[in-house]
Amino acid sequence: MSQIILNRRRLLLGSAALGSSVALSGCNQFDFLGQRGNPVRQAMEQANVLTYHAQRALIGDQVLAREYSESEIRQGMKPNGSTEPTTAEYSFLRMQDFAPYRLTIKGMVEREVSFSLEELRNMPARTQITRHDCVEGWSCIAKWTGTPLGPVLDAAGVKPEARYCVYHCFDNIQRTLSGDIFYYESSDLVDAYHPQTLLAYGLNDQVLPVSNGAPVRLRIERALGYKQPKYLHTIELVDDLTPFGRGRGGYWPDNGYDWYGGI
Ligand SMILES: Nc1nc2c(c(=O)[nH]1)N[C@H]1C(S)=C(S)[C@@H](COP(=O)(O)O)O[C@H]1N2
Ligand SMILES: [Mo]
Repeated sequence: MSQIILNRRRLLLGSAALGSSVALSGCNQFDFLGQRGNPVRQAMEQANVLTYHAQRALIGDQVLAREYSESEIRQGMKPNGSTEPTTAEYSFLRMQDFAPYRLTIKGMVEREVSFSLEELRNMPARTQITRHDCVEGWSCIAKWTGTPLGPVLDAAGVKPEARYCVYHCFDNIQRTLSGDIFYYESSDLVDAYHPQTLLAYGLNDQVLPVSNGAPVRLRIERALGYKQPKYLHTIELVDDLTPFGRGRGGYWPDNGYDWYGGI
């Protein structure tokens, strides 16, 4: 077991180092990580599997992330990554205060369903004060309000063969010659059904601002910042992550970060 923990520490250190240089210099220098069969990528993939199984074994499935008190909220939630999506679709929704917005649940479900913001706000709500940790080396304690994801998935009826949720976002995080790359993330169903996993529409007692992911962003409280997709529009139930992006389960995992991203 100590061997596994050591591997995880090494990996975390590695991810943090990658994170800071990505922030400084964009992502081009990590393009090699996208090549299947690349030795660095293979080593990281094996480390990811170890990390995932070690964490599941060590902390169990439904352990809660620490929650804080109001007095520990010291500043507003620092916006990071995309802060103002400019695609036509998002601008259209934003102009109308997100009235036409719908969150869609599709893929390996009994029935595809979608919910308006008002419908989501009328579902059972949960508020939690948690700490967000970004791999860039900062953290913020903030108060999130939203509806737990589990019952929303149940409304669609998750098929037994589904293994992951893929979270699709409105923001084109990167523009390339071959088209826009949209932010996406994914989790297993344990994290999706975790009681603190929220479809959040409120932040620090206010409506979730555009800079922090309006109208709806996900909170997966036992994971790093990049596992908290903002500007969420579709959740797709799948049994395989390889068809999406470069096949690593998320925009940042496609660029070398750990898929699980647990803390
Ligand atoms: N759609 C989308 N989600 C995203 C990002 C992004 O750029 N686009 N950045 C991620 C990263 S790295 C962090 S640290 C958090 C930042 O959330 P915040 O802006 O509310 O602080 O969002 C995560 N989710
Ligand atoms: Mo981050």
